[in-house]
Amino acid sequence: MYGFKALIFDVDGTLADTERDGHRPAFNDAFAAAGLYWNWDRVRYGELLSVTGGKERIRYFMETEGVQLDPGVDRDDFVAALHRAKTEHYLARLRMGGIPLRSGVLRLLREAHAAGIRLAIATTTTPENVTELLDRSGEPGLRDWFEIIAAGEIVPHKKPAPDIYQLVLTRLGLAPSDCIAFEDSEHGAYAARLAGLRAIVVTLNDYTMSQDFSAIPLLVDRLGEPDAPSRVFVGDLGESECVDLAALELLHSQVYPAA
Ligand code: XBP
Ligand code: MG
Repeated sequence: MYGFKALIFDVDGTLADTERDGHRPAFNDAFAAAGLYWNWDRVRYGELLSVTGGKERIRYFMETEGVQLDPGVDRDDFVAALHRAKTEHYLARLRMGGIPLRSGVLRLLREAHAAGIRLAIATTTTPENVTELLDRSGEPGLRDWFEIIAAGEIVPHKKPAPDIYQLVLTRLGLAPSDCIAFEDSEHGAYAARLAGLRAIVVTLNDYTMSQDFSAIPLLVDRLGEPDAPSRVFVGDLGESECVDLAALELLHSQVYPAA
């Protein structure tokens, strides 16, 4: 029996390394298809990731570049149409099979599912991006293992606001102390903490390596596999070589010591 009841996963950067090789080229595909000269290279995209939400990111880019639209073109409609195109390009990239789940993600999900640990998703990205990623994971029916897939505009404020995590906790009917959150970014970890979660695992990636995770109890390079162990930057896996249920039980007991 474990001290926690549910695992709540972020998507982009956590379940899969989607940003550099998925979202970023999909934005560029949509810009090119719209006849726009814009092109977000890896460095520029890393800067733009400070803005969560694809539509918000496009709008921010337009403001910083001083983009003027033709008279009569509504900015919100323009951004929404461009983002819809980007999502179609992103889904097409997922369907080409280009973006696998990160190391250890499927292993941990299988362990948790087998142990009856409840699973949920809390993400800023567009909902169909999540289901398509899960459907391409190689695990039939993976999307159905998640009781809740809370994504995108289902809440008024995106990460780093706590809204999406608060929604998941409410839908699960659980307290923050019953759950462990998995994130990759400062914005995501901040959102989880604002929602009251303290047992948080951050798996770093190229874009988040230099961010501030000072309040995070377990910071690793990957969830890992027994033959591809996690590299631990902060925290402790106990006897485990990777982030498995035993390591999560240790984390939970450290964050919430028995009264
Ligand atoms: C990451 C995001 C998303 C993606 C792009 O979400 O901020 O905006 O970058 O997806 P998370 P959309 O880390 O919370 O999964 O274009 O659909 O927003
Ligand atoms: Mg993320």
